[in-house]
Amino acid sequence: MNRIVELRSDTFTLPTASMRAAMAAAEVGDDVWDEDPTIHRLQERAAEMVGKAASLFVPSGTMGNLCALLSHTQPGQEVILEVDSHIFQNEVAGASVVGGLQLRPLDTPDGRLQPEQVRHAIRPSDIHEPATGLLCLENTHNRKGGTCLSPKQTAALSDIARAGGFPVHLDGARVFNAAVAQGVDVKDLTGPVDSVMFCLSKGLSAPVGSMLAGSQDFIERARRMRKLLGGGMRQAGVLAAAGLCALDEMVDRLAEDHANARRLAEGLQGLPGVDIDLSRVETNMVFGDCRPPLTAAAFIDRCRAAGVLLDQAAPDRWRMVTHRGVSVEDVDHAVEAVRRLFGAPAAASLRVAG
Ligand code: TLP
Repeated sequence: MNRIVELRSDTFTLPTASMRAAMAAAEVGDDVWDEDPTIHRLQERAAEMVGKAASLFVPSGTMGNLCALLSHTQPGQEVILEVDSHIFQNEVAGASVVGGLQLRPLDTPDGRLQPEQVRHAIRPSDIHEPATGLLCLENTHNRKGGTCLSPKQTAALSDIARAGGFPVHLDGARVFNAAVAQGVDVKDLTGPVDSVMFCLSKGLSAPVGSMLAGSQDFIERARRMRKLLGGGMRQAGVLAAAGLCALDEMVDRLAEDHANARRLAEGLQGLPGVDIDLSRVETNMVFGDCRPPLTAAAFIDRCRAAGVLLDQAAPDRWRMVTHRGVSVEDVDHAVEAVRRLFGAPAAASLRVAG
């Protein structure tokens, strides 16, 4: 049998049977008129889970982040964020194109901004300079390895912003992974920030959609921005129904994905020409760095031929992501297939299954 192991992203998760049943049965209305009862239920549930007054269902994480940036800032302001953040690297410069914002990227080794670093980046009140309008955090941090910010780190960073007189937005596309990995309530990670976006369509397995949560006022502004961006949907309760299942049924199982990512990383240790930093494997992602002459593109092509699909993160860097569609057997199969390809001996970690 030709097994395919899909490790490109947790966005590849398929809706569960209970999601499909809930979608078929969903009560719906026109959500631009704010009359979809299933969306109302999802928005109330999401706001309650992250400890905010209100929330908004949006088609994607990218749109949720952009609605947040537009709702918190004025054109010409500067937004402080991490250099490898999704907003800076992967959102098509929407903040600058649509919001007229200048982005101020700060580098870190592991995705965790330091309070002092942020404090130094705050603009003084000077006629020549843009005003600092927002701090963006990312938890988990995707491109730096799926690394987590703790409640304490989040609070310390938010305190700096508060002292500087500007708000904090959290790109929490995978904030439930961060909560499960650290054994904390997600509210401990979202409480200190003014707004949070999280995705239903990644590890939580819903087919479409993200949530943006914050104060009542903020969500009213964000609703207007969603319309501006063309994200006002009509009978989208069919999608919200799947989102409700995601929140009720899919959060706790993220621990399995984290265990599988660790098993994968340990299994791939010692591949010739590839370095994997196990200390960065905190959630459902594994990154590998290829040493010349091996390139990430060549590594990915060879793995694909063996039925193991993964993504490129940089010319010499690849990413594997575990999710509900990847079982422990798939992980072991992928490890064995990749080790065989590269002529490495069988992984010690696979000798004891489970
Ligand atoms: N990330 C995707 C790709 O765009 C890279 C992935 O496969 O990981 N914030 C973070 C931290 C994300 O990782 C993503 C998606 C988003 C925002 C955007 O979400 P969508 O794809 O729903 O617009």
